Amino acid sequence: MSKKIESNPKDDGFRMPGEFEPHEGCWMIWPERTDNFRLGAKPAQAAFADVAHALSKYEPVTMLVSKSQYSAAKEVLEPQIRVIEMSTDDAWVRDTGPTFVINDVTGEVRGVDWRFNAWGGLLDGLYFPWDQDDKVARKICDIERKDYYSLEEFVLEGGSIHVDGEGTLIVTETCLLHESRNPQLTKNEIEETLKQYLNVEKIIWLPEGIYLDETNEHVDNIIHYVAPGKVVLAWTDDVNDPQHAMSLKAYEMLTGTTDAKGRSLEVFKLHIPNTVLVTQEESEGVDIVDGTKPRDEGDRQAASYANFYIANGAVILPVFNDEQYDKLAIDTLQRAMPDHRIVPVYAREILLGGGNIHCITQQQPKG
Ligand code: KQY
Repeated sequence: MSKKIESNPKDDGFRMPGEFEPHEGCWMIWPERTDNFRLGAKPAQAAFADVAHALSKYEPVTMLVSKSQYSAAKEVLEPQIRVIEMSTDDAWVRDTGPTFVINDVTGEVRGVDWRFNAWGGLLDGLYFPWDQDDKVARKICDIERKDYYSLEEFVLEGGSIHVDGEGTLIVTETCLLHESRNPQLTKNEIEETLKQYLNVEKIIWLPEGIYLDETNEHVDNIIHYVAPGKVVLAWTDDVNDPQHAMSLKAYEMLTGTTDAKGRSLEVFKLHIPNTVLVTQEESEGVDIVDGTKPRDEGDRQAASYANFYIANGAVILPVFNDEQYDKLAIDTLQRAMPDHRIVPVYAREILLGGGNIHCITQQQPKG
């Protein structure tokens, strides 16, 4: 059994590693909410399976599946995917799973279990209830026999933090300072908690994230650390797109500062795809349920290529059948990560549920 640790990672010599550091494996959750994913979630399940199969060539993948979907998922998933039954409220393990921290001296890995409130609780949350999601981190730690730190009162999603593993954390103000997360805390108090539980010294606050991102603009949709000192930034050259000003502010922040080691950051601009709008057919395929964010025809989705996942030796990159920008994204990322294989996976069905490839994956570092 894993046990709850009462101190904090920093005091115990644990740090959150960069995503580009070696992984033991990766976690995912099988999608099934018909009020979030269209057509009984079948197209989303096919997309999640594509991601799992692509990823499993580079590291072990575990898929968490509800009891009602267990047999169906086993039918679709190839045998190398470990399938474990678990209750959840939806499929975003980046946000509900543990943040893993490692001790470089002993090699021990532990989990951090944050409070989860479905991206905003009763004020601004995307569905109700979320009590099963809030138990996912603890259950994963139990399965893996990892001890864990637990913050009963501090709300945070894994997609809202990005580290370089060498003392620097990047977040967005729109998300972490939103009144639906930790309104009882000052910015300074939020910083202190993050410094203790991720073991970072410097926090870079980007003002905003991706336009209309329903997570209050998670950082993982706008930037991605690809190595210490190297960041990919979602970008658009179109000055009439609201994203232009948002990305420009982030660019100015990133290029105008230094990281915890005193380095200037190298920033790679990753052009966003052409605007993705929900079609009538896509909207009509989603069940309307009181308390769940609706998917209306014409809604712009927060599409970005920066929400990729870095596996051992490869990058699983979301693409959208965009003739203008998919290839450019692959080339840009290959330039930023010359030693990684870039593996594109069609991700529109994931995007229609409000997220992307980084949101549906959570890496477990190698100790
Ligand atoms: O981290 C994410 N982008 C997940 C978004 C979940 C949206 C649920 N409808």
